[in-house]
Amino acid sequence: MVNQSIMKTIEANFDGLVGPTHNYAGLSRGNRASIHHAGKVANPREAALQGLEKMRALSELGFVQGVLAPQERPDIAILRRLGFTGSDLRVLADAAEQMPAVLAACCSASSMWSANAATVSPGADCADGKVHFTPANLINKFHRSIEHDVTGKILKSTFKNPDHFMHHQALPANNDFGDEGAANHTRFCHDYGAQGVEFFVYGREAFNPQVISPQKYPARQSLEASQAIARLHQLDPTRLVFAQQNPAVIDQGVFHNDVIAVGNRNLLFCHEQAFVGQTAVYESLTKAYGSLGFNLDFHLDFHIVEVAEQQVSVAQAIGSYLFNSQLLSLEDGGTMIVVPSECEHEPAVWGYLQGILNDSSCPITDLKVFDLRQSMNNGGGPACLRLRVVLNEQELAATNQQCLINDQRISSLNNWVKKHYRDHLSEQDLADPLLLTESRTALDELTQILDLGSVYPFQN
Ligand code: SUG
Repeated sequence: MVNQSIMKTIEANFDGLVGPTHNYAGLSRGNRASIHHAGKVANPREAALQGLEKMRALSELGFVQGVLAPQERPDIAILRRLGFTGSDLRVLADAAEQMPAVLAACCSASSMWSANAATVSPGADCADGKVHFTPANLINKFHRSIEHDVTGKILKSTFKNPDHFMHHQALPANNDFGDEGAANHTRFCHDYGAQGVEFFVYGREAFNPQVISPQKYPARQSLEASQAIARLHQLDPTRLVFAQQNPAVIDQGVFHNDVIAVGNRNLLFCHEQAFVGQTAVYESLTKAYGSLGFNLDFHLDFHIVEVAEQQVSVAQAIGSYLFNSQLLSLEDGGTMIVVPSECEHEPAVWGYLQGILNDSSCPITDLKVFDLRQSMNNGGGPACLRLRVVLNEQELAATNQQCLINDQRISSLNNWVKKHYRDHLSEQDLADPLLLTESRTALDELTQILDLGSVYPFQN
């Protein structure tokens, strides 16, 4: 007998809507695309429409798709905390003149990469049966460290009902507890509604200097941060696996685990150089997965699809974002891989993808390609743009319905973008007082479209 409550649990993807100030400021050392595109002219309108097209297409295919509102940028409140005073326009002008780099950081639309918004654990994994959210402190990069407060408010407005949703504060704001959210977190399960194994990948151990860390680029996630989240979310220690990301690949530009590995249900798709002690990591995952209770109708063997350096090099994986893909379970039991169009332009990657699609023993059966160039130029692919939230029927019903994508919502959001967004934004434009007014007008209207209430500092 199939358990109906298990049957009806789905994994929803909540994509971050690109904000009106999307730009290329070269803010993320260790993220090669961000550094490479520093100073280039961005197209916020195209960026937002590209993101909405992914949401529309996946919703049309029958996946539950949600949207998370962007942040208020320029962040005048943060500039005030940095000592700029006077009217909002004075603050903007003084920051532009005295500290243009700080202003650029306060204008970043980086909250679009909602995989970094929070770590989310489904009710089936948490002792109290609620869905737990911990906004990521993103402490490693100034422009991202100013996201979590409003992120927490947006998540609370999207997942409001305290009977179903538990919201934690971000971890303490120190590098020892550096946390980058779901980009370093994957969950494996037979079925979304059943208990799963939560897999946390960290870059360094803050309180154990013996453990080797990357030499060139920062390891943004600490083991201690991941452990704190597991405690906060009341996860069962027997269904947890922690693994260290290979420091050598961080030094090549793999700044989050989701640039080199992705998982869904019973499938881990990763590069052979993703983890320290890769074989032992596979053993721990297989063992933890094997100990999961399961309904006979839903037994799935654990699959690891490992890509060798000879097939796709780490550099090719970073250039194409092959692993920053979404793996989506299809009704027919297959799995669709959603990749950015950069994969088509990298022959080794495209050849690899064609190979697995033709291989009947590979669980990846379908492919979908999206043009996400505007986001990709800052190092954000399909998986960066989405936060996964596993929801049963009651939890889905308790979710803010205005934040769920359907034809009508897509059309309002597309119109909203076309009405408010510029198609050209350079670093100099960030000082334009009109951009501040335009952004606030747009966001004020958005909070109504998404029924969010007053989540932004300028509204309070
Ligand atoms: O944190 N880029 C983001 C990209 C985040 C990608 N997310 C995941 N892998 N899940 C970052 O490095 C660049 C902004 C700029 O340079 O203007 C930036 O923040």
